[in-house]
Amino acid sequence: GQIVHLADYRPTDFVLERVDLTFELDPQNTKVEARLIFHRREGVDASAPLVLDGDELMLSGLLLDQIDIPAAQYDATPDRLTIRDLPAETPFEICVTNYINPEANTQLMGLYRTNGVYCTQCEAEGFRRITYFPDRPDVLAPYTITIVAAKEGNTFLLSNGNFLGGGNYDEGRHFAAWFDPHPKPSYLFALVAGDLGLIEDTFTTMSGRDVALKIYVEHGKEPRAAYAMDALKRSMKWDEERFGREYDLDIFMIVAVSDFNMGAMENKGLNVFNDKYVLADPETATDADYANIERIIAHEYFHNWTGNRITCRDWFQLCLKEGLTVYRDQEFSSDMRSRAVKRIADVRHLKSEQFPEDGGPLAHPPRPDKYREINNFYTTTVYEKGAEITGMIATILGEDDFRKGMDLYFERHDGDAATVEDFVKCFEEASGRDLSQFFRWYIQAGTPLVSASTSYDAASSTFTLSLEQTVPATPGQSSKQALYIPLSTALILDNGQIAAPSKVEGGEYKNGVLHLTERSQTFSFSGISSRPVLSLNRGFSAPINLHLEQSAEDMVQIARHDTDMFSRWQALTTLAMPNLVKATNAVRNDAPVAFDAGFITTLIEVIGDDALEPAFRAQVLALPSESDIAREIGSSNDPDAIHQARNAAMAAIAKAGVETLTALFDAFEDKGAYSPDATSAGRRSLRNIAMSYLSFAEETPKRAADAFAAASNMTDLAHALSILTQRFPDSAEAAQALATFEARFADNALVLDKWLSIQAAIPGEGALGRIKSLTGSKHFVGTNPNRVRSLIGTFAFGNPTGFNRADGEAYRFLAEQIVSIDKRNPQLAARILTSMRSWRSLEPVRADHARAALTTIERSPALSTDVRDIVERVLK
Ligand code: HT7
Ligand code: ZN
Repeated sequence: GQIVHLADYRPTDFVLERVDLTFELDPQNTKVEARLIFHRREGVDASAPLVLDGDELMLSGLLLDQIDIPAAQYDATPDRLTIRDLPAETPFEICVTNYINPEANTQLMGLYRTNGVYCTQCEAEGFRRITYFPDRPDVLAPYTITIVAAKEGNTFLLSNGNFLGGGNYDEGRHFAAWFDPHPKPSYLFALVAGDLGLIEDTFTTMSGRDVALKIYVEHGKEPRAAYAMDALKRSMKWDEERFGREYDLDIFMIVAVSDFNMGAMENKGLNVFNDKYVLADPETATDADYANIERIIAHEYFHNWTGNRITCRDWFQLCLKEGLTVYRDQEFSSDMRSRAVKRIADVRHLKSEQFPEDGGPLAHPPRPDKYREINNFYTTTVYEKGAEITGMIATILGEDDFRKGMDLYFERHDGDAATVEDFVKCFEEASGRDLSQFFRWYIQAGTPLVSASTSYDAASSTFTLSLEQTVPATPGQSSKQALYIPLSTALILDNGQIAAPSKVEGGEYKNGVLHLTERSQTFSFSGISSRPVLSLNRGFSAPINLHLEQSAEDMVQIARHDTDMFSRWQALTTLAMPNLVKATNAVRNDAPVAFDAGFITTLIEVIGDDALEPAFRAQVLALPSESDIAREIGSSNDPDAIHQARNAAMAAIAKAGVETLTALFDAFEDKGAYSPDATSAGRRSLRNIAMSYLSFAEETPKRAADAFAAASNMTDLAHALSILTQRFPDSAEAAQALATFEARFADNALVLDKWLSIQAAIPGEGALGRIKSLTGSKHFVGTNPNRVRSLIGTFAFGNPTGFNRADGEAYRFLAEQIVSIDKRNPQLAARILTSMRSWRSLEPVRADHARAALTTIERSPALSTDVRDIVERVLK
């Protein structure tokens, strides 16, 4: 694992014109024949060799224009094939033959087998595990694929592009050929072969072309793919209407597989999905599952333009496709659901995942300038902060200029392997704005802190807002330059109206957006007739930490009356946080825990307001998480104290609001048939969170046990099971419900993942013993990433008290697990290890244990590059 630097980028010496691959599939011995047509790039020295990437490959045959290449003319190692003395001017054909073992491929990168199905995963560098190839995203070519396989067990032989034809091959075998006319990089290649169930539909594009839509799932699961198909058709229509993007092949296929390292993959015309993000029915999937399916189906489909038609020049540009595509899927979900609630959920996720990454040892710029293992850069910073940056461009430019910039990007770069610079330039040209300062968002890591102070002068009717920005130091970046921060801002008057200032001085203020560009900047608003309440960073227009001295009365005013629903939620969260921090300190000091009555009253008032949508009220009730509180406290954290303090807050709210909460629980009972739509899901989420609170006001598990018995869908069932196991872990009702759940869903691995993760999240001392015993359960299959994430991942990421037990036992357990998982699946091991990224903010005893466990991993022999990279950065 050597370090790769952005500054070292240079194009390849040889241009790849065409790719022709033939696969003869065999579970242990698949023959791959790659015919590659190259020509030497103009100006490249005639002595320059052709260097192809490999990974654990063994060369079996090598031809140049159909003639054997003498051994002296090439060098082949498992990870490189170097061929010398190639034609200087004319195109030539290299034919590489090699054999691979899909069944032995436990990394799930390249060609592997899952449940008897052949499947590929090539992003980022998996293609080189299939054949020797210039495996980098700026090498684009049209592909012709021939797949030969036994008829038995391989009804479908699928690859990218349009189907050319197929038929019998030889005794017991058949073949299929595919051609993808759109030049693509190798990471978008896909092959799937197996016996699968199929659902089909058609989409007519805006220019009137019919596209065949096919979703392949395990036999018998076809009805559970209906929602994914519906989401796909809505995504295709939305991309036409919102961005003018039409689909470009005759067929679009999705295959659901049960062993997959991530959520899904946008291979051209043949998306491969983790089955968790395809399969859903009311009995087995929660509302959150449905929302994730809709989002991820859309995300992969949107990549067809932002990622595939326009791809990345190199992997440093990953956020060019990922940040933009997340922005697009967020916009899609906002249009399909409630925009305000979607924004709240996205910001909650950003703060709980990306902010800790940006504030810890794994912080990196959205466009990094070096990496050791690219797989470790599929991060929340690249994805979610990348999306926030795209959103800020939209905020700065306004809707029309943003759309013009996108149109220009599609027009100018279609077929290109582009850079982030190319992207930003399109918006500069479309709007006439200079975005050079804005560009720093891509290359500086760290969450900016904006400190704001205000004053009001009644005599001159002037409101003054002083802003100061700092970006904290992050690994490798000790000093930072000022960012261009768009702050959506309103001044709210007594009557709840938004003030329209007669003049604003000190900087640009347009369409309600302040453009903060200096380190310190003071804006004055004239013509403000009475002291206003400041509503700043509305809609979370910039991904920053905000420090604003604001009175509780002003925050209550925003929480009650702001026209921006996001701001109302934000004000309540801002009110909650000091209460939770104070309570944590009280717990640690054995002092009485008390909460501000104003905060509790306002919260109860808001959730009881029937004019507000239920999903919004549910978001208001969901207090900052334990890790949010830990981040706010910043250092020397005691997860047990945080847990107790947060529970005390819930108990206090439950006590004060028992009538409102009971009324919500009664009013929102699900009657009639289940529907996954956002409104129905919002009603369920409000009722279920009300039940969570009531469990703090009640001594017995009766309500949750009754809800478990009465549940008619997985959302309600899983929630009731969570309450039973979290609040009443030692009760007979909890044990009974776990057993019932297990028996009812014994043959459904995806549902048993919920059974695993619900138990993995049970707080307290008993957690580790429970996890250890569950690793021996027949439902825990250590080779399947979904099972590992559900049990080990949930424990490490989602059980702060159980995982951070003071004796350090759980860290040592995780270290053993990481070393063991690493041997078969380094990517999975590295990702779960990132759960240790905030160890330095723990109190010293826990921090010492964490360091020791990390050091054990670091010293373990034969670590993968993936895990080595993470452990070394986390320890640094
Ligand atoms: N672009 C896809 C990334 C991905 C991936 C990366 C590394 C290893 C396995 C992987 N599977 C999918 C997913 C996406 O962002 O759409
Ligand atoms: Zn993506």
